[in-house]
Amino acid sequence: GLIASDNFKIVIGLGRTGLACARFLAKKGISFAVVDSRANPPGADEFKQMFPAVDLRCGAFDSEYLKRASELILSPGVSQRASAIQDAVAAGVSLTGDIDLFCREVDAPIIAITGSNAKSTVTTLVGEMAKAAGLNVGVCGNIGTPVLEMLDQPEKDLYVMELSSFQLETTHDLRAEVATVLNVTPDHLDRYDNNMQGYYQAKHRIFRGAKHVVINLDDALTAPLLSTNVNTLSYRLGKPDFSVFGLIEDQGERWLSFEFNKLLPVSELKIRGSHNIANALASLAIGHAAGFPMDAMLGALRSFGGLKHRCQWVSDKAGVSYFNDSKGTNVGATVAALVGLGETLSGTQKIVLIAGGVGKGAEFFDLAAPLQRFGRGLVYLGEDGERLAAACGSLEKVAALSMSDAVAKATSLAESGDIVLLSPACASFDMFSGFPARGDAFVDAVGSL
Ligand code: UMA
Ligand code: ADP
Repeated sequence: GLIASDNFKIVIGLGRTGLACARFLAKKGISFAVVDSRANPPGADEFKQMFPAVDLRCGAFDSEYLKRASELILSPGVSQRASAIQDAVAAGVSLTGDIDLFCREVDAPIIAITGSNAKSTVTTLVGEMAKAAGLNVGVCGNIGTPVLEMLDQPEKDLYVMELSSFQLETTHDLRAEVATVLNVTPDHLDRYDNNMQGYYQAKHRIFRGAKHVVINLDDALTAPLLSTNVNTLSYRLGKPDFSVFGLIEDQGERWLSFEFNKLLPVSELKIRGSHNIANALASLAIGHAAGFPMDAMLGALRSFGGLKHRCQWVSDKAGVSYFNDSKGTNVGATVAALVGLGETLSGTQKIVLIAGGVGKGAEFFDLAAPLQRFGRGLVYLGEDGERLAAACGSLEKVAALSMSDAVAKATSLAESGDIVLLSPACASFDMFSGFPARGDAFVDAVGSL
């Protein structure tokens, strides 16, 4: 019938998250169905094999059907502004996501990390620090493993969770041991009516019920608005202070430092660029808030070589260095990559940037200043390539049709000593299956030069 049953859930979306939700609900013996707006969602074949008797409805969402649920479990790729979802919520159906389901199940502490950029790098580093501290840690969330997949294994000592604004939108009861927003610059504005406020508010839900918070003093948008009764640690790329991680300069050497103690020379980090120094300081502050021993954290920092597709050195050819920053999927990330690599240049060395793709409604004007300072030229491609190029001020600009075309054109623009950097400031879905495929195409093209 059309009357909402007491405990009937509808999972919305059948990607990795939806499939993990379905497996979780089945294991708990809770009755559920799944809907997906796509004709052929990626998890469909696996789902039909595992749950032949469970209702799966593909195609446009039907609000009358959604209203039969007691609770909707929304995948991060689906906007809760979809009218059928709004109708169901207005009719009294509750709305949640996989993060809430997970939090209801586990007792172990959670370290929760969000931000426009640096999430995966800091999440991985904090995970490495926890391992070095001897903890059995689960690293999960937006970084790639749906949190509910963690329940396939016995409970961990600690979970380090990367959370996107989309996941946070449906999260009500996180109560993290440590929570942080690393930075806030525009991204995903197509999902927030082109309005930074909504994006910011989604990110700040991470602080709800947190015991410790970590603040980036170089970005005012990372400080929680209501911060009574929480322990606060912070960091900045300037001097340290009480409860502040920062940099102390001593005899020409910069040191990662806490309060008035030098901890580690910056030159001992394998990850490069000022954005990565900020990431190292953020990770130390998070780990310290969680109680990790300093020695274990410093050991993990020394050996961390960075993640693939993040300002990753690829090779040197004919005096030109190639860097793959395919994960630079918004303007803030590409600005950080340009400045981080730009600061390592000397003399007449410059950067040739390869950028463009799906802009997600972004404005690209913030690329102009760092390109003015460090750019030799711009090779643009993809759906929003022309719009991006138009915002980049005056420098040599060339259009490309494919990644190999882009690499060839960038190579002919580059002079000896230059860097060719792929950092698209855009998502990749117009030309690739995702940022890894785009980065691999770049690496292949460089390889066959
Ligand atoms: N989709 C539909 N209709 C649906 C359901 C999904 O069209 O009914 C589309 C979405 O618009 C999206 C795609 O399908 O383009 C995938 O969405 P999904 O919710 O099914 O995604 P999952 O496979 O469950 O993967 C999600 C995260 N994806 C997104 O938020 C889009 C993954 O982050 C995450 O690793 C995974 O859960 C496990 O937690 C990826 C991502 O791109 C890496 N995240 C964005 C980012 O980092 O910028 C937020
Ligand atoms: P996320 O998971 O948030 O996308 P990643 O750690 O994967 O973050 O890094 C993505 C990109 O963001 C990197 O390739 C780099 O261009 C940029 N980036 C890394 N650290 C920072 C930072 N601290 N501030 C701004 N941009 C950064």
